[in-house]
Amino acid sequence: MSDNTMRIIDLRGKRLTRAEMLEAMPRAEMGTSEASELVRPILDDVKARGAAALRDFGEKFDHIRTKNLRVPAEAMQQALDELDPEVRAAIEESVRRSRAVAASQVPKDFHTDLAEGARVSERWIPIDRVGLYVPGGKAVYPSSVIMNVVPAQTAGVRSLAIATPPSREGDDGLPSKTILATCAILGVTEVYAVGGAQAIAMFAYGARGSEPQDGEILCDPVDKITGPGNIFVATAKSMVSGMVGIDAVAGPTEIAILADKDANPSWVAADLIGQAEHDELAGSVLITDSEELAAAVQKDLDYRVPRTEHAERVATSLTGRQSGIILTDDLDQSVAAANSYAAEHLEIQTADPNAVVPRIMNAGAIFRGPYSPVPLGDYMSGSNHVLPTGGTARFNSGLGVHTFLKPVEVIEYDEQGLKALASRINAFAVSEDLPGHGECVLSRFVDDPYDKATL
Ligand code: HSO
Ligand code: ZN
Repeated sequence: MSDNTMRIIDLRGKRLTRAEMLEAMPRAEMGTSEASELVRPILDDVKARGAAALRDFGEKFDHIRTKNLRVPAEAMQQALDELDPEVRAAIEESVRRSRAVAASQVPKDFHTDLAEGARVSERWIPIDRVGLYVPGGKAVYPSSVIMNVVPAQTAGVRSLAIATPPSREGDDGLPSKTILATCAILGVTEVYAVGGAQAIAMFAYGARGSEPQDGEILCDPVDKITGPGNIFVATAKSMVSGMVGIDAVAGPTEIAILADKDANPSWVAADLIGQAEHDELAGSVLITDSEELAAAVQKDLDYRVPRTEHAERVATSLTGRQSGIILTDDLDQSVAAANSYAAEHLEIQTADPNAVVPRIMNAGAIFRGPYSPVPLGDYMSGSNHVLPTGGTARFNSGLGVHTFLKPVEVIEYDEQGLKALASRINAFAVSEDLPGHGECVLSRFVDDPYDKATL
């Protein structure tokens, strides 16, 4: 049986600087440089050869030469017809709640009147076409389809495509049936059986067909790519970003649980395991000022880990350098540690969680109290589960309707509004040695802006 003892990071009695605090946090090592060397030629080849390259890479990495890169409508309908009714009910509940939250996320247009004839307004415009990546691999997540599609649809995105690798189970080259059924429930019709870095290339550059069933244009390029993926997908996204928008470069998933002596150790242990189950590199972190709770959680892990389905994976994740138990002096230091760690998911399991929530400045999502565990948010709370990882919650947010909108300011001054500012604008322009800028304004009000006498 493999060991599952979590390492202790003892902050008690230490007065750490900001830099030392960040340094003390358990983090996974990110090795993107080798991935870049592998990904570059894939991007170039898809750009040059379109669908033919997509088929070649599918054969190389997914071990199947896909006939239909674009999933036929009948396959989507069939997947929906064959979906287990209980799973269907769960998906529909999740969609309902996600749609309700997304609807209230839509930001309002506004305007500011600064003076007579001087208005600035702001409009939120949906991104025209987006590509959503849904990973295959170790686990298949239809829930992630919902988390990407619902906010995009609510934002009013006109055109939306999904790419996801062929399933490992079948030999028909089609993606997972549950993913296809979820797409059908959501009304998504443009789905590609394409995975990995090549899918990101297809979204960024578009791809022309090479077989009669592809049609002439297989996939139109998109304006923004969202969704998590493995290291190759993440690297490809960061390489095409700038040319197209991306949501974030996702790393392994993680949880931090901020708990005090009143927390239930058995629930804390279950929640650490729940996250560790995702991936050997997943981070599971307990932050507590109670040595007793830490010991009780470890004892509970000793019981649970050998009995859980993915025991090996969980033990590897819990004992990895990205996981650990952070011991603190008091609640204040626990809050400081949570803010430094900036967890993708932060659970608050303390005597008075409402007093802690407002003090959290960095987290992808905050799960308040013992009855808001992370899997509730993974599947059904109505919140989004595509969240910033690796400490990027310090400056990034999770996916939401805002991800698929861009604010555009509209400047609406009339003659009176502009005239009132003409000499000020001119003064500013001259000070920047850009008198032509000033002339743009002056020429509207004086016959000859070069004649100083008329100014
Ligand atoms: N915890 C994952 C999301 C997920 N869990 C999907 C289960 N399915 C990253 O937020
Ligand atoms: Zn999860």
